Formats: sequence, C-alpha cells, structure tokens
Amino acid sequence: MRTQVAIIGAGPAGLLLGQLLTRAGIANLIVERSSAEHVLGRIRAGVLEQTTADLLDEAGVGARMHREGLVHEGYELAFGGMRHRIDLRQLTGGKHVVVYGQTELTRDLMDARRAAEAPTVYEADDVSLHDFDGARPRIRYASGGTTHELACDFIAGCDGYHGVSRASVPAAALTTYERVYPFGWLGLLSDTPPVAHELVYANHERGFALASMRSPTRSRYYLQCALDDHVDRWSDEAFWDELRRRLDPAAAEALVTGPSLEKSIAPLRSFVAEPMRFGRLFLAGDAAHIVPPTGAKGLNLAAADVRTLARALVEHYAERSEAGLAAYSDRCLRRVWKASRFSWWFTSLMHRFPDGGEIGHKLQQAELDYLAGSRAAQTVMAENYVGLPFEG
Ligand code: FAS
Ligand code: PHB
Repeated sequence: MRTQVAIIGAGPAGLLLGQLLTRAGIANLIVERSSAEHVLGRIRAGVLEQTTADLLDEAGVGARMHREGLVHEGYELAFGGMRHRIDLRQLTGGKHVVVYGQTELTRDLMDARRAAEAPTVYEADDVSLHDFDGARPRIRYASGGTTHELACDFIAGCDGYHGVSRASVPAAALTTYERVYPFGWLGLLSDTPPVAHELVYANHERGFALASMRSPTRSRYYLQCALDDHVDRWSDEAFWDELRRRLDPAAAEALVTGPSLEKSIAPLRSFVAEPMRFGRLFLAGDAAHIVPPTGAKGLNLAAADVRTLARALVEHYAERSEAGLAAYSDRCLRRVWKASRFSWWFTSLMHRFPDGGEIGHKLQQAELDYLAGSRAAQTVMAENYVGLPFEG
C-alpha cells in the first residue's frame, strides 16, 4: 500500500491535517489506535482561538461551529469574593474566542472525512514507524488480524503525548523540557445551565475552580485536586459542594446542579519536545507539546501546528518547494513556547501550590488585584488568551 502522507492519530491534529490535505488533493491515510467512539468519548478542550475557528472554515468544517458555538468576548476572574471581567474584544481591538467542545469539532472532522471517503483505520494495533530518516518512510500496523505496511512520502505524528511517533525518534536527536504540576484537574460535565454567560476562573484558598460550558444547557466545571486524588472519591454532591465553596457568592448562588454525564481527572504538565521534525517525520499537537489546560491552549496549538504543516506540504507538492518543511519546527516552536509561557503563568496565578505557603497565596492575590486595576496588565493577558497572531 502507498499514500503521500501517513497520519498517526485521529485526534483533532490528525483529523484536521487529513481534512486540509484531502481538500488540497494530497492523498493521506490515518491510523488510529482507538475506535472512533472512544475518541469522541474523551471530554477535553472547550475554547477555540479565532485563528482556529478560521482554520476550521478553511477546512470546510466550520458550519456547525458557527451555528452552535458560543462567541465569547470576555471572561471573568473570581478572587476575594468578587468577579473581575477581562474584556477581550475591547482589549484586543475586536477579537474574541469561540466556545465549542473538542468532541464536537472532532465529530465534524470525522463526518467530513467520511463524506470525502478518505481512508481511516481505527483500532489499529502495533503501529510502528520505519525509515523516516531516509527518502522512503513506511509505517506498519495490525488491523483485522493482518499486518499492513504503508509506504509514504511523509509521516505526521499526531498521536498525542503517549503516542509512538515521538517515542520512535532516537533519544539523542530529541531534547525535551518538562514541568509536572503538583495537582490535577477534576472535570465534570452536566446538562445544567452555566452559572454565568462567560467563563469564570476562580482563585480560592481551597484551590482553583473553573466554570465553563458547552452550550446554554450544558456546563463543564473543573476543580483543582491533589495529584493522588481519584475520581471515585468524588460523588456528584461532593463535587458540587466543593465548587460552591470556591466560586464567588454570586456564582455559588446561581449554580444549578444535576447528575454528572462525565467525571475525570487530568494531570497537568508543561512539556515541549525539540525539534518537531526528524527527516520525513513531523510531530504535531500533543505529540510534541503539552500545556496545562488553564490557558485553553492545547487544542489551539495543535491546530496551529497543523496549519503550518499543511501549508508546507501543499508547497512541497504544488510548488516543489522545501522551504515550508524546513521552517516547520522553528516556526511552530516559536508559537509553542509563547503559549507554554502563558499557560504556565496563568496556572501559577490561579492554583494553590502545596509548597507555596501563605505568602504564595498573598502574592497571587496581589497580582490579581493589580491585574483587576491595570488595563496594561489586562491587555497582555487578553492578547495571549485570544491567541497571538501568526508569523507570516
Ligand atoms: P490527542 O491526544 O487528542 O489525539 C491523539 C490521538 O492519537 C488519540 O486519538 C490517540 O488514541 C491516538 N494514538 C495514540 N497513540 C497511538 C498509536 N500508537 N497509534 C495510533 N494512534 C495513536 N486542552 C484545552 O485546551 N482545554 C482543556 O480543558 C483540555 N483538557 C484536557 C484533558 C485531558 C485528559 C487531556 C489528555 C488533554 C486536554 N487538553 C485540553 C488538551 C487536548 O485538548 C489536546 O491539546 C488535544 O487533544 C490535542 O490534540 P492531538 O494533538 O490530536 O492529540
Ligand atoms: C473547557 O471548557 O474545557 C475549558 C475552558 C477553558 C479552559 C480550560 C478548559 O481554560
């Protein structure tokens, strides 16, 4: 078997890359370890930068996002019992974000791929990468009890943090940077109306909380929890009680509770692998970098990588130019490191650090108090939250 681009992973990065390549007439095949249902069952990101929304339009999959997504022109910071709004539109000269769940974005991409009859192998086992440092890369995988080999021109490693792509790169060729945070996020999804029209990020002495949403009738909440915590220890009632304690009084009063549709704990880390290219293997999305979800950057960085890679591959095939492929890693990493910094800063500002002591909380309160009163500080925060402009 042969294709032009072999894509490993059918998460947002792999599916979005596949969609952009298919629309450009570049043959591609996606191999995915899990079933499509399992991929859709993972509840993850909720906020799209405008550049990500624009890319979905470019990929021809933005229609439902425009119908069902929620345009948010600001969000609120809750601390000291009060809420302070960050006016994204005013502070960034008109920009906003779109609240649209990763699950729905993934569903739209799967539907588009099916409609284009582009090949996807789900529940592929034992995926392995070969000869990507040469001119004739290949991947192997097992499906339906048979081992398949796929020759290709390029391999896109879109298989996330635990995937096989980055793991296939010789250790000596890779430099990794990692910071593991001393807490996780306990997330809950419920068919209840959100506590507010916009997202509320809460800094509380008991720990961080986030009130997000998926629609006017579906809410997504997060509580900072201990690294050794377990989701089975949290009844719905215990979750709601703790959330009320951490939200400001107005939000706690407005909180509508109900049965959880999903509850899970995610660890938080900052991780970057350099470079993101190895011969004819290109890493994109979580395969190359992880950010703490506080800044809502993970999914948006994956989309930014894919935008850069798709353009470079189109340039290679249509114009026989290698410039985009040569610049891919450096171009992506400049954006990745800026988003990593913002995500680290926002996480450090909003969470209770076990070894931070009382002074840690006091310093956070001082920064939040400064932020609430400084247009300059709010502008810096808003520019990063809506997503920095692309270079070139
Ligand atoms: P993904 O991990 O989404 O997709 C990789 C795909 O590759 C998966 O489908 C996997 O099954 C497949 N795969 C792995 N190994 C393979 C192999 N050997 N062979 C074939 N396929 C393989 N971001 C936010 O902005 N906000 C959030 O609130 C948020 N919450 C998150 C919660 C969790 C638990 C996690 C893990 C991430 C969260 N993220 C969040 C980040 C998340 O949204 C990612 O940034 C986004 O999924 C990145 O997409 P991909 O790079 O496609 O990686
Ligand atoms: C979400 O709704 O899942 C979400 C929103 C904003 C964040 C993180 C997660 O910063």
